[in-house]
Amino acid sequence: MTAITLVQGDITRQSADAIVNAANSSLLGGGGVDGAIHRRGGPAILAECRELRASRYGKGLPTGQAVATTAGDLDARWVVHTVGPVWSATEDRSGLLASCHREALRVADELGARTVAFPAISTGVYRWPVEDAARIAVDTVRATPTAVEEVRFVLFDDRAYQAFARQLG
Ligand code: AR6
Repeated sequence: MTAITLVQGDITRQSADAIVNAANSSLLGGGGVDGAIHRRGGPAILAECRELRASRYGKGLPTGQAVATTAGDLDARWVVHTVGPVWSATEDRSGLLASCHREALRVADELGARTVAFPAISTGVYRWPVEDAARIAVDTVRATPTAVEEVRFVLFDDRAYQAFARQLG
């Protein structure tokens, strides 16, 4: 049984086996959570991301997939990078957002992670409405068989926190 917990705050301050990064397919950093994770985690994360680009993901990490690196100086063992979909008003991309959560948990299981911290993937730069993203995130975690004992959603602002809290009911 996986416990789903909520915290309001900065995910880079969390202690967990794995911290999920809302990355982009370049894996080479960006703004938002991605920028914060690389800033606080230090250069070891980017070095491993570059190696992954060179070895397995020459064309970038596809949207909806996930891959792990070291967590560098973060209080975690791994960062699991996943690429959320950009919000579209005309195309239903919710399967890709669900896939981010499923794949991040699959990678976490492969690593043996027991606690995993997730940000609200796609709800920042990628503009996904947070109520809808919260529903997809919580439903997907609930429906995914995993040995992870705690999935902790770490929400930066009050609006996102409240949206996730409503989903958990
Ligand atoms: N801790 C927790 N949540 C955070 C933090 C933090 N330190 N910083 C921001 N958030 P975003 P996306 C929240 O934009 O929408 C990057 O440039 C933020 O308030 O980080 O998936 C990547 O490189 C929002 O609710 O990710 C990609 O290019 C949520 O995290 C692109 O942004 C996600 O916002 C990915 O966009």
